[in-house]
Amino acid sequence: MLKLSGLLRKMIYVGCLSFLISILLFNNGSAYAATNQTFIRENVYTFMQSPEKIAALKKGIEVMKSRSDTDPTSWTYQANIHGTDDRRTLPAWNTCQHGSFFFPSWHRMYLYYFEKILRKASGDTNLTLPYWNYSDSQAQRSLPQPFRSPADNSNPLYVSQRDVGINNGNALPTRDVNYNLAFQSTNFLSPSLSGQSFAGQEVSTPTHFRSPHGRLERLPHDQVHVDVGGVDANGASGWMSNPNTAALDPIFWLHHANIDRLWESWLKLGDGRADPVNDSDWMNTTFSFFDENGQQVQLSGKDIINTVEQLNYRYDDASSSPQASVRTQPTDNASSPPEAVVKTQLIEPMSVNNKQDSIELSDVPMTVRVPLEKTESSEDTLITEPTTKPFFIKVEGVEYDPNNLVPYEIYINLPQGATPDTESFYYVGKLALFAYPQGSDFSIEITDIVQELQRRQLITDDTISVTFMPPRQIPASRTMEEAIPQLQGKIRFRQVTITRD
Ligand SMILES: [Cu+2]
Repeated sequence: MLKLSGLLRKMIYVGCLSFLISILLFNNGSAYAATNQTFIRENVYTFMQSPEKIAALKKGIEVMKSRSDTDPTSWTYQANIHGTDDRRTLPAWNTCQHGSFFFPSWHRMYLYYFEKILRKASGDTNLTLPYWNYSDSQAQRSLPQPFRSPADNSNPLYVSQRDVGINNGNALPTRDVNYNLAFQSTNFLSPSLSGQSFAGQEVSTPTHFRSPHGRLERLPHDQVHVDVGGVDANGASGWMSNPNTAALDPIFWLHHANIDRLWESWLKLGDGRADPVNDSDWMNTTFSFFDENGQQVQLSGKDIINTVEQLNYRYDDASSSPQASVRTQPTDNASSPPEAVVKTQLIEPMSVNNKQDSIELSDVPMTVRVPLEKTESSEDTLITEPTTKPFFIKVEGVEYDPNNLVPYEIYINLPQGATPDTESFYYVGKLALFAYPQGSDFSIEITDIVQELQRRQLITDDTISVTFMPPRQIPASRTMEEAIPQLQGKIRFRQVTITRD
């Protein structure tokens, strides 16, 4: 009895002790959770329902903008890490990774520290970067309203260096936001000189600009950059079209949060989709950034694979349902806006011999007839083969002015006299030369369009015509005559070919 009660006392004592310990642990645990909470990156269309969240975002940007451009936590310094024309060479400037398998990982690291800086600057310890999901609903294909209104300097989310239509709330073209091609890839990386993978080609060292780009980078990433940059009110391309200015536009960060989210969604599709954890270059190559205290920090691939465990954030929606197939209607002149009809008269498809030295785009739509190669085994053209291998339009040896990237629209087999319409199935995408080295080849995949044209029996001979349409948007302050000469010779290339991977 005595022994038992002693044991009982001991048990009560131990019980109390463990209760005390559990209180201590609980408190300690709460404190731990507060500093290591999982931040949830929200869809901006949800985020913007909260005036407090939008206010915190604006405050953070304003505070960052008020800092000296040599302060690593300033708006300009952070943008210059991506790229800048500033000739000074400050630590980490001009280090963005484009055209290789470092594309998704470098941008994840970049956003991670930017978000910490923004959060601290805002004074809101819960502020988390929202993302712009332009792909999954028509209603969210427009630039979120707080980024375009009020359209003046009082609004730190607004910049005038954007496409006039985008700043007016026009929707991004459906085709430009389609991530199906990216999601179809089950391989994260592809061999050197191949962009046929989710993330891009394998490289052994950091690579600022390179081509070809991987599938996620090409679409939707590059297309959205050039759509948002577009043609601004001065008739020039906006900030988002150039890697050296892109991150100055607040929407850049929401665009890249979405690209980062798509990486998570892609992984969830499974079927062999995985990060290249066995690739030591991808895992161990270190990149420099600055934290919220202005201290230089380094991250490598192995540090950023698990966003929840390693970086304390996740997305409110990283579902992996494949995007509904984009099937658009043939062009209908009757439903086209009047200005487009006017421009249609400019179409004088010229037959350009693609063996010429160079082709120069201008203010006149240009159509290049591209012969289809014969296969070795038969007299059939490539186009009549079963479309198992992807088709590309390849624009070879492109030279362009990065400070005024004219967003030419590309169409294939556009009927003569038809109104170019980015929602028609003739539309391929923009000549989106974002972060392409001068003289490199630009490729855009057209497999699904070729299939559609075949199904409609609209490919009738051994050629495909590729039309480059200059932007039809005429800035309000200018007449067409004033705006057009600026386009002359801004983009030139060696030739256009149709290739298969
Ligand atoms: Cu980007």
